[in-house]
Amino acid sequence: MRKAQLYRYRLPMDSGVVLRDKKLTEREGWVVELIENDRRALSEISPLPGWSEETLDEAYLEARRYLHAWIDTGRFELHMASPSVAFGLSMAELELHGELPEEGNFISAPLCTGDPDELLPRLAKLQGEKVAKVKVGLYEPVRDGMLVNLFLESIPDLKLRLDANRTWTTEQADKFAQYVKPAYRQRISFIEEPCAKPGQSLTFGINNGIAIGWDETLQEAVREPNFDLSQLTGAKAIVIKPSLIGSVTKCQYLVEQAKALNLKAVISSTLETSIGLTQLARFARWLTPLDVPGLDTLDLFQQQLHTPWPGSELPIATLDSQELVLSL
Ligand code: OSB
Ligand code: MG
Repeated sequence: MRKAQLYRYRLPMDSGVVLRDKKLTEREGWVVELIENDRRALSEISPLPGWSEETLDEAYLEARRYLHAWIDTGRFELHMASPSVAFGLSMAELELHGELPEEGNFISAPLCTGDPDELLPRLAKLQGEKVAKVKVGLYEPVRDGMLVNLFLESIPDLKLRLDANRTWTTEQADKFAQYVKPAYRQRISFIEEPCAKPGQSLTFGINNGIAIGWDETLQEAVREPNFDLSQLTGAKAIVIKPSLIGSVTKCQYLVEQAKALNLKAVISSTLETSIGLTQLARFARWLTPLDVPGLDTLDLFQQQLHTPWPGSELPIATLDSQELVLSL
């Protein structure tokens, strides 16, 4: 006996969430429910506007087709599926078969975008490996440089992951680096995508002694038919956002390849609800147990959905409160 359902979820976001210059007031996506005999699994398909190539409606049409086939065969053939659909459905299958370990890594690198007065106490509270992620490139490079100095000076065992989302010209990136004390540069674990072009980011890294991480560059590269991670060397880390990469198998393979190439693999979110985010935390614990994941995005929502994130005080919306759109 097999059953499948799709819900359309809509959750209000916190007021200040901005994605690629657009305000995101509400997050929308699909929740998949698979039932087989006495087992039940949930997962989500959440293309991210501005980042995913597939739209919400395209993802729905794809998912519906794959779910029909699954009812008939009990299998998903996801080679041609869009990344968010491939990840969501393969994750549902993994859960259904009890193959995703329960234990999760719920300690993420706190994501910081605001002002230093608010951030310093948050950073000071970190336990274990102190690593935080700071968005840069939103203000003047000089301000970013001074802010990084301030953080690293105030908290001697803090390490930073920075993310410029390709906003800087080489001149701006160099200007930023100029303001970061040379002695502190090693405590920048990596900076994601400082410059508009990957080649510029590499040059920046070499010239300034700052490690680089690929996020957008990885997303673009995996779309190529002959993708090979060894072409993305020169960086220290890759950021794996499964909903932008593809199936569980593809993500696992990337993590293995990264290990072989001595690249740090950081499992990271694309603003999944607490359903997907919790699975990402378990996925991260399973695949990259030694690396702090980038999953500090739950508080960008006003509500959780169905699955509670450990320690979160956000109210939980039930699945029943969302729209059931397909029942097979
Ligand atoms: O720029 O890395 C990004 C989330 C959604 C879209 C883009 C990004 C992010 C994050 C996730 O920053 C959090 C993280 O990587 O730590
Ligand atoms: Mg990034």
